[in-house]
Amino acid sequence: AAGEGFRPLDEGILVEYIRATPALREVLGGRVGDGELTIKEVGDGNLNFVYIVLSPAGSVVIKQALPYVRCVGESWPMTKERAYFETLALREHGNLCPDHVPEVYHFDRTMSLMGMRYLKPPHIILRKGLIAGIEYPLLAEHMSEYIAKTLFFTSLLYHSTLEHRRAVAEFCGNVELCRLTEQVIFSDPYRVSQHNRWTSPFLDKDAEAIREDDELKLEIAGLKSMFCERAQALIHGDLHTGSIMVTSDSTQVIDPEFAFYGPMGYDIGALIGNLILAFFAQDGHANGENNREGGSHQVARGAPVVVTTMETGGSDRWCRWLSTSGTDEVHLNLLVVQQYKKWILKTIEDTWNLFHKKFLSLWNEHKDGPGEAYLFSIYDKSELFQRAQQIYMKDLFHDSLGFGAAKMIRRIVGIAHVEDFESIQDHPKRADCERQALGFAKMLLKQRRQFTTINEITAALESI
Ligand code: ADP
Ligand code: SR1
Ligand code: MG
Ligand code: MG
Ligand code: MG
Repeated sequence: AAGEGFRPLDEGILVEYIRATPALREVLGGRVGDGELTIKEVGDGNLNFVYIVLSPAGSVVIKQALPYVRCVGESWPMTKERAYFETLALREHGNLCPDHVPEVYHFDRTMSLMGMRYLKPPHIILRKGLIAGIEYPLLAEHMSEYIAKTLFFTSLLYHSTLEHRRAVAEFCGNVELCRLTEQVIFSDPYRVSQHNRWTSPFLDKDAEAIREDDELKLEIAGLKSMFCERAQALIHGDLHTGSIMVTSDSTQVIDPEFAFYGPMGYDIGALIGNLILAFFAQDGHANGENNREGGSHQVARGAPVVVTTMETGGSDRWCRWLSTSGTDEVHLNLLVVQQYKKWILKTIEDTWNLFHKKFLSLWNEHKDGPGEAYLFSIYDKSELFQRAQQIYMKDLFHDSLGFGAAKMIRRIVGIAHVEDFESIQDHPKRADCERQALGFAKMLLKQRRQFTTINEITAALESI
C-alpha cells in the first residue's frame, strides 16, 4: 500500500493498492470490493505502464514508471523519478490550462505512480485519428491555447527572475530524461548508433547522407545547445501527436514526463513537426487495400464526396493510381486523402497563427505585470515594445521550425518511430513517404531562417 517500498504493479497489487488509498477509492465511488474493479493495461507508449481502472461508480487511469525504458527493456535503465516530474508538470500546466490537461487525483513518489482522470472514449490518441483521416475542427484552437498559456505563464515574460530560477532549479532534477532526448534526438541520428533504425534497405543511403551532412550537423549542434542551455519556459518536452487525446470537441494533453525549463520552440516544433509527419504519411494510406476505407472517411468528414471527374493530383504516384486502379472506392479514397492533407496544412497554419495571436495578447495584457524580461519602465514606448515582440516571435518561429525538423528526422532514422509511417505495410511505399518527409525536414533545418510566415511553410509542403 501507499508509503511502503516500490513494487511494480500487477493486477493484484493494483487492486490492493487502490483499496488502501483513500483518494483512489473516492474517485471510484467507494466501489472497490471483490469483483467490482475492471483493470486493463493499455500502455502503448515507449516508456511506462498505464492501467484503466473501472468500477460501477467511477474510473481512473493509473500510470507507473518502472526503472527502465519500456520499449527497450531493462538493458536501458531510466530513473522512475520521471513520474514525479510528470506529476509536477501536469499540475502546473493543469492550473494554467485546466480545459486541456487531465486532473491528477493522486501521486505516490515511492511507487512512481500517478492516478489521473480517465479520458473516456470517444477520446483517442490524436496520432491514431490522423492516421484514420479524421478532422478535428477545434484542434488548432485548443492546442494554440494550451501552448500559449503554458509557455507564456512559465516564462520570464510573466515570472520574476526569483520565481523563475527556483522553478528552473526544481526541474533540473529531470536530468535523465533530458539526457535521453539529447541522445536520441540531437545525437544518434547524426552518427552510427546501435539504436538507430530505418526502413532498410530502401533508406540506407538516406540515413548515411544524414550522417555525412556537415551543414545539418552544424544546425543540430545549435539546437542541441539551445535545448540544454535555454531555460525559457516550463515545456512539456514530448508534445508529439501521441501525447494528445482528442474527440471532436475535446483536446487533452497527457504525458509531460520530459518536462523541464527549456526552449519554447521545442514544444511548438514537436507539434508542428508531427503534423507534418502525418501529412507525409497520408499518401501511404491512400489505397484501397489497407484499413483506410473510403466509406469510413466520408463519415469521418461528415460530407459524402461525389466523384464526377477524374482529377489528377499533385504527385506522380496519385496520377498513376488513378489511371490503373479499378474501383470507384479507390478513386474516392484518393480524393479524400488530398482533401485531408489540405486540412492538416490548414491546422498547421491555424496552430501557429492562433498561438502567435494568443501569446502576444497575454504579453500585452501582462506587460506591466511581474515578468522581468522586458521591464515596463524600460520598454514603455509602444514602438519599442512592439519591436521587442516582433524579434521575440521571429526567433521563436525559427526555433520551432528547427526543433520541428529535428523531431521529424529522429522519427525516420532514430530509435523511436511513429505509427503514421509504421502502419504503412508496403515498405517501398513507406520509404517513399519517409524520404519525402526527410528531405523536407533537412531543408527546414538548414533554411528555416528564410521563412517568415507559417503559410510559406504550408505552401512549400503543398508544392511537393
Ligand atoms: P508513455 O509515457 O509510456 O508514452 P502515455 O502517458 O503516453 O505513456 O500513455 C500511454 C497510453 O495510455 C496513451 O497512448 C493512451 O492510449 C493511454 N492513456 C494515458 N493516459 C490516459 C488517460 N488519462 N486516459 C485515457 N487513456 C490514457
Ligand atoms: C528511447 S526513445 C523513446 C521516446 O519515446 C518518448 O515518448 C520520447 O519521445 C522518447 O524520445
Ligand atoms: Mg506517451
Ligand atoms: Mg482539465
Ligand atoms: Mg511518456
